[in-house]
Amino acid sequence: MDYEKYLRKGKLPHIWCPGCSYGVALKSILRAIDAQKIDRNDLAMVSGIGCASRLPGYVDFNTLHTAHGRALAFATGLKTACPDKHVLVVSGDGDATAIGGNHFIHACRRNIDMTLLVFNNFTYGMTGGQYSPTTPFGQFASTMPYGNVDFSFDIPSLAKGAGATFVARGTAYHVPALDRIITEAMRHKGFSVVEIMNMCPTAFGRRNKFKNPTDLFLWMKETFVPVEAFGKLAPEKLKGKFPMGILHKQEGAPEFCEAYFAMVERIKNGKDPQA
Ligand SMILES: Cc1ncc(C[n+]2csc(CCOP(=O)(O)OP(=O)(O)O)c2C)c(N)n1
Ligand code: SF4
Repeated sequence: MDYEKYLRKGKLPHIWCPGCSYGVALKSILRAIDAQKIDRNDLAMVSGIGCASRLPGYVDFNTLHTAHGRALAFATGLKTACPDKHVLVVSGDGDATAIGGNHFIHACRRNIDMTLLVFNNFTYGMTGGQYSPTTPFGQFASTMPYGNVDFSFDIPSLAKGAGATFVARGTAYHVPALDRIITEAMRHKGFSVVEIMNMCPTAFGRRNKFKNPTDLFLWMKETFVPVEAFGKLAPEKLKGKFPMGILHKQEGAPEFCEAYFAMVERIKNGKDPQA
C-alpha cells in the first residue's frame, strides 16, 4: 500500500520516540481507511493533546488538533455540522479518560456516528510518565514512584457501561486483527470505541523493568487473547490475560444526528412534540 500518499511530508520527521508503537497504529488506521476507499475529503480526524494526539497532524485529511481532553466535544460539533463525513477521533488514555473522562462517557451514551480510537499506553507519555487512569495497580510512574495504589479503568467496560454501541480492543502487536477491528468500528453506525494497546518504552517501559520496546511487544503478545479463545480459557488460565477483538456490538439504536435532524423536521412542520 502507498502510505506516503496519505502523509503530510512537510510535517515529518514525527515527534515519536524510537520504539514507540504509535507508528504501527498509524499504519493500521491508514490501511483501514484505504481498504474502505474513503475519499480523503470525506474524512475528518480530530485529536486533543498528547503524543497520540499528534497523529492527525501527520496525515492529509481534514484534521483538527484541539485542547487536551476536548477532542470529542469538537468532533461532536463537526459531525453534527457535517453528518455525511466520517469522523475519527484519536486520543491517549489520559486525554480520553482523565481530563476528557466526562466527554468520553457522555459521547458513549449519545450514539453519534463516529469512531474513537484510544491509544492506551498506561501513562501520560508526552509530559514524562505521570500515572493515568489506566496505569495498572502496583506499576510505577513519575508521580507514583513507590508503585500505583489506584485501580485502573478497563476502557472497554467503561465504554460499554456508558452506552457505546460498538466496543473493541486491539493491540499494536496483533496488527492484522487491528486492521480488521478499526475497519469494523468505522463501518458501525453509531458511537464506536476501540482501545488500542500501545506501549510507551520511554516514559512507562523503562520505569517498569521493560528493558526495551521488544519486551513490551512480547508482553502484549502474551497478555491479549482473541475474545473467542478467551471465553474458552479455564478459570486458572485467565489470570493476567485480557480479551481483544470486538467485545460488544449493538445494532439499530437511534443515531444522534439522525434523531436530531428528525426532531428539527418535526419542529419545522409544526408537529406536536408530544404526539
Ligand atoms: C489543560 C491541560 N492540562 C495539562 C496539559 C499537559 N499535558 C499535555 S499532554 C498530557 C498527557 C497526555 O497523556 P495521554 O493522553 O495519555 O497521551 P500520550 O502522551 O501518552 O500519548 C498532559 C497532562 C495540557 N496540555 N493541557
Ligand atoms: S513518550 Fe512514549 S508515547 Fe510519547 S512518543 Fe515517546 S514512546 Fe511514544
